Amino acid sequence: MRKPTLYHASSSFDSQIVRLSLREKGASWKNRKIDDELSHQNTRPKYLRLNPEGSVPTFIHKDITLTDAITIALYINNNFPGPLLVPTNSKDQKLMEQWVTLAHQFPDRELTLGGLSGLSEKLALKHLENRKTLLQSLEQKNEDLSSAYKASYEETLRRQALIGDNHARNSAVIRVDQMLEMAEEAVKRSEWLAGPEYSLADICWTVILTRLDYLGLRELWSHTRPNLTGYYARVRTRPSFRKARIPAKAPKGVPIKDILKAYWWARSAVWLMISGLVVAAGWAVLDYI
Ligand SMILES: N[C@@H](CCC(=O)N[C@@H](CS)C(=O)NCC(=O)O)C(=O)O
Repeated sequence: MRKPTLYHASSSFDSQIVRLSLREKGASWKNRKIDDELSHQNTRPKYLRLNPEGSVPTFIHKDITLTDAITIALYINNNFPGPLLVPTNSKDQKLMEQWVTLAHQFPDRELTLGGLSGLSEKLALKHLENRKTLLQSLEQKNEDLSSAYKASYEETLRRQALIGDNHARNSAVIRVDQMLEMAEEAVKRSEWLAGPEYSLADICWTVILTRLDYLGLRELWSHTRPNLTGYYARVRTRPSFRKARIPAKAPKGVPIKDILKAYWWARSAVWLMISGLVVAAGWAVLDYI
C-alpha cells in the first residue's frame, strides 16, 4: 500500500479529524507539518498550488489530492485496510451522517478567536496583520495565484473581525451547550454515537470535546453530564487518540516564540543581546590570554 502524504497542523481541528482517522485505520503517512499560525507556511505559492484555499489538511494519495477533512476521512475508510469508520447498516450510517453534519456546525473559530484577550489578543491581531502584508506581496509576485491570494486576504479579514469578539464567543457557547445536550442523550443510550462501533461520528466528537477541553470549557459537561464525561474518558483511552497527538491542554502563558514571530523589533532586540554577549565573551577571552 503506497503511503499517503498529509499536510497538516497540530492544532487544526480538521487536521485532527484526519490524523485520528488514519490512526484508527493503523495507517502511516508521509508527514508534512504546516505552521499556519506563526510562519504562515500555508500562504506559500507551492502550497497554494496544491490547495488553493490555503487550508489544512491536504491529503495526497497516488494521483488524488483532497482538501476537505470529511471527504479525506471517507476516502481513508474506503481505501485503507483496518477497522471500518462507517457503519455497515444503513440506519447507523444515517445516524453517523447526522452526527457528522452537526459536528460541521461546531463554531471552532468563534470559540477560539472570540475568547482571546490581553496579550494573546494583541499577538493574534499582529500575526494576522503580518499575514495581510505577506499575502499582498505574494499576490504581486504570483499573478497566476491572484484569486487564491485575494480569497485568503478576505478570510484573514473575517478572522481578524472575530478576535476578541465576546458576543460571538458567548453565543457560540450557547449553541455548543445545546449540541452537548444532544450528545449526552445519545451516549446515555449506547457506548458510541452511531451503532455498536467507534465511527467517523465519534472521531469528529472526540475532536470537538478535546478542543473544548483545550479551550478550558470542559465544565460544559464535567459536572452536569455524566454520560458525556464517561464518553470523553472512553475516547481518550483509545490508542488512536494518543497517537494522533490532539492537544487537550493549552500552553500556559504566551510562548516567547509567538512574540518573536509577531514583532521584528523583538527579534532585533534578541539579536542585539546575543551579539553583545558574543562580543563581551570575546573580550573576556582576549583579556585572559
Ligand atoms: N475545507 C477544509 C477547511 C479546513 C480549514 O478551514 N482548516 C483551517 C484550520 S482547521 C485552516 O487551514 N485555516 C487556514 C489558516 O489557518 O490559515 C476542511 O473542511 O477540512
